[in-house]
Amino acid sequence: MIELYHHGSSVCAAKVRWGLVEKGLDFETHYIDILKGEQFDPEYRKLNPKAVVPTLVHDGLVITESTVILEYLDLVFPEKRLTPSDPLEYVKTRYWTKALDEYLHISCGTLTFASAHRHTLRKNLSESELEEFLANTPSDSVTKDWAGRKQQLVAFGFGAPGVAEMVLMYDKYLAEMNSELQVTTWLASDEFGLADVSLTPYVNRIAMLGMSEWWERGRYPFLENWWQRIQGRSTFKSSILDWCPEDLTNDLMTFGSMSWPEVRQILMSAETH
Ligand SMILES: N[C@@H](CCC(=O)N[C@@H](CS)C(=O)NCC(=O)O)C(=O)O
Repeated sequence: MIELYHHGSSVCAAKVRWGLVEKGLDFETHYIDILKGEQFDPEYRKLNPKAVVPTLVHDGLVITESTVILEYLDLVFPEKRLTPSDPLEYVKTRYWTKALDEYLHISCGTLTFASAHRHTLRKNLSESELEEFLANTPSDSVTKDWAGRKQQLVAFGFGAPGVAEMVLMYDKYLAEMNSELQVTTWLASDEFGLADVSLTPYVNRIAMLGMSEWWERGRYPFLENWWQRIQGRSTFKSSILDWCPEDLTNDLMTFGSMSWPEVRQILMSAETH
C-alpha cells in the first residue's frame, strides 16, 4: 500500500501526487495542514523529522524528500517510467531536479510567504498561535535557515532580507526553462517526463499567485506554450489544483495579485541594470 502525507499548496507534495497519478498508482492520502502547524505533530515528526511534507510510506517503508520519492517510485514501479533512459535526457532531468532542490524550491517558498502565506497565517491564527507556529519550526526544516527566514517573511513580507535575490533566482530558472523548451518539446526531451512533473508545481505557483504576466506578452513564449500544454493534460487539474482548498486558492490569488507590482518592479529593475 502507498500512503502520501501531503498538503494542498505544497509544491513538493504536488509533484509527488502528480507523479503517482501519471504512473497510474493508487495511493491513500493524509492531509497535513502546514499552515496550521500540523507538520509539527510529534507523531508526524517520527515519519518526517524535518517536519515537512511530503512523506511517502510504501508497505511500511518511510521515504522523505520529494525528489528521492519520485526516483524510488520509478525504480519500484518501472512499468511506466517518468525518468528517461537515454543518457543525455537523463542528465538533463537530473539537472532540473537538482536545480529545483538547491535553488528553485527556496525561491518559491520565499515568494509564496512574502506575497500570500503571511496574510493567510495572520488571518487564520491568533497572535499567540502564530508565535507558537513560528517557534515550532525546527532548525533543520525546508532549509537550515528556514525557521528564521519564515519568521522574517511573515513579519516583513517583501521587506525581509533576500527576497529580491530569490525572485531573480526564480526568474533565472524560468528563463532557462524557456531556452530549453526551444530545443525540445518537453523539458528534458521530446517526451513528457520527470523534469516536467517536477517543475510544473513551481510554474503553477506563479499562476496561482496571479503572476502569469511573468512569462506572458512575449517574455518567455516557449515556457508559456509549455504551460498551456501542461494544463491540457488530463491529470493536471485533479492531481494539482483540486487538492488546494478553495479559501487557500482564493488567498493565493488575492494576495499574490496584490504583490505582483512589487515582483514586476524587481524583475524590471534587474532588466535595466
Ligand atoms: N526537500 C524537501 C522539502 C520539503 C518542503 O519544503 N516542504 C514544505 C512544503 S513545499 C513544507 O512542508 N514546509 C513546512 C513549513 O514551512 O513549516 C522535499 O523535497 O521533500
